[in-house]
Amino acid sequence: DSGGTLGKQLGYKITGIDAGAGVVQAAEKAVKDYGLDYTVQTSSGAAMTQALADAIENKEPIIVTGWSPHWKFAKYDLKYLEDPKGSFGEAEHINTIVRLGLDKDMPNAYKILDNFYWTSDDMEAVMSKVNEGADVEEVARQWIDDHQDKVSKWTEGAEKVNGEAIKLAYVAWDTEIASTNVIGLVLEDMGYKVTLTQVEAGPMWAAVASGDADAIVAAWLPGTHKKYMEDYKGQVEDLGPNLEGAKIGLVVPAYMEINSIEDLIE
Ligand code: PBE
Repeated sequence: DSGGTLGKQLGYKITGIDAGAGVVQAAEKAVKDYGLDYTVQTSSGAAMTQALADAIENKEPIIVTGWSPHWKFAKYDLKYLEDPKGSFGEAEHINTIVRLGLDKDMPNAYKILDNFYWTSDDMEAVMSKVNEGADVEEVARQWIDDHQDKVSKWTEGAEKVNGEAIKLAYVAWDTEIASTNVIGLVLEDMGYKVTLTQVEAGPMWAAVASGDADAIVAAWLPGTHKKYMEDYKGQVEDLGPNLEGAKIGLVVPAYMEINSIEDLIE
């Protein structure tokens, strides 16, 4: 049958990203939920988008663990596979999470982080330029200059400080590279000495829970990072969404004839 032929072409492989990513764990859940013969191969966000680019160039089939917002949807003609069993959950939002006590220790940074809120279009604008090869700090600077109306709302009511050190942790996912650099520069403009530390997903959550990091803007909820959120319940403060309308799932080029994860069942 067609499922079997496709499986062979794909080597029964779903191209994943880093093992700590929620979307990889959800893909592993989908393999179980649908009884698939596939393995989820872990790598990195960058390796996944390279594999996607190579497959599309050769018009070959590929299944990747995908998410939106993401520049790949503007660059390529892609589709999410339908997920009737709901292995990947429903709509997601991205939340800002801070260490306990930040409100008292750094009330101005706390206020800015609490106010930080933008749209998928905003984030995609930054992400796309970075993907085209521009320096992320320059792109973030330009975005801030062009969106003073938004940024001034984030800093509303906050006072400038004098070189206080603040640490933001993030993972090298395209979405989080964009958001962390933008909010990092905004904090810098408000007088903070900002350190951005790139780590894996587990250590990122552990850092904000232990206080090694002051904040993350990379918490995908309610589903993708559910386990991390449960693990650190009471050890972090959730400042709510900085972006709404996010999504995770299995993504394939539009030229592939399958439309649902169920089409992978043999
Ligand atoms: N992502 C992007 C992450 C969250 C941000 C969807 C790849 C994940 O944990 O899966």
